[in-house]
Amino acid sequence: MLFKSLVGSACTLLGAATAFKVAPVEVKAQAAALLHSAVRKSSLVEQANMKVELLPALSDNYMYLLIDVDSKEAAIVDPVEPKKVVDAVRQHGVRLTTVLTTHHHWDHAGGNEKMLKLMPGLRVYGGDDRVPCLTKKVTHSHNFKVGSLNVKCLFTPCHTTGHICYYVTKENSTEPPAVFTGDTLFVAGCGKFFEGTAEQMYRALIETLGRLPPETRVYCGHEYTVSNLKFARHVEPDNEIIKEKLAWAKEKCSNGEPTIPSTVADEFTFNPFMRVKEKSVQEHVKQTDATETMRSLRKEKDGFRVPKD
Ligand SMILES: N[C@@H](CCC(=O)N[C@@H](CS)C(=O)NCC(=O)O)C(=O)O
Ligand SMILES: [Zn+2]
Repeated sequence: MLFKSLVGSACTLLGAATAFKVAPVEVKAQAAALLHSAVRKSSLVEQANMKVELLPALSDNYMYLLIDVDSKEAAIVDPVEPKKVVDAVRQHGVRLTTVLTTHHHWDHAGGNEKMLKLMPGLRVYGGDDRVPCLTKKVTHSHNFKVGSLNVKCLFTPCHTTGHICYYVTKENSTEPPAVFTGDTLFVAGCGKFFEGTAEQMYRALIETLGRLPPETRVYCGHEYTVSNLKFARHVEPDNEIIKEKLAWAKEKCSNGEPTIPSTVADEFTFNPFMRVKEKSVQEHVKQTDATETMRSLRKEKDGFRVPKD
């Protein structure tokens, strides 16, 4: 029971912080151990053209090992815990050539130096001079290959000024593409506007990510789905899709399983920040304009106390 509830709260740092406040010292240590990513299971999304291994890191981050099935060449997204990456690379028997850094924050780029020490010669992509070990600074629409996979950089400034999402396709494939969204788009949420504006997040979510093919699989930087959906439910209490997705996400998290990936199409059904053009969302924040709705929603979520249930 203790295990279950703590695993559940690994999905929100807020829940964890509340648990810590009341816990005696030994329980605190146990809780810290349980909250560590060891209790969160890795998982593999397999397609004929590409594989994506979800590697939980820190308390609620994800690293992603992207594998080109044809060439067995691989890239790693945000390798904050490099030893885990090395293990996964060995298990899959692939050749890691590339680091894809979404943004410079320590919980995403803080492992780059060690990663390069463990595997010298890796190419390191990113959109910000603050990314350690950067070998190639990229901008919007920059394209490159990982084996036979095409990677397109999508510039999505707002959470940080140099944030990049990576959109991955395979020529002539009928399978869904993938997008690695870092701290721009989360399942049912978005990143805080640390270095940007509502206008920029509108552009990133609606005009850049929102225009990708609807079936595109979304791999985001954190496991925040449960707390994000509680905010979504607060915004749209009558949205049945949100309620169903929340029940599903709670179940997944309590089993230590990821709620990722979602799809671009799905995000438009339950993510309030993707639904800023919807009347129901605009009415909640008493706005009539989509960008103003984005601004108000973010402000409200910054001060939102996530309920227990
Ligand atoms: N509210 C976050 C707190 C941590 C936080 O601020 N995370 C950053 C990314 S490292 C963020 O942009 N969070 C989005 C949000 O809180 O809506 C949580 O659910 O644990
Ligand atoms: Zn982060």
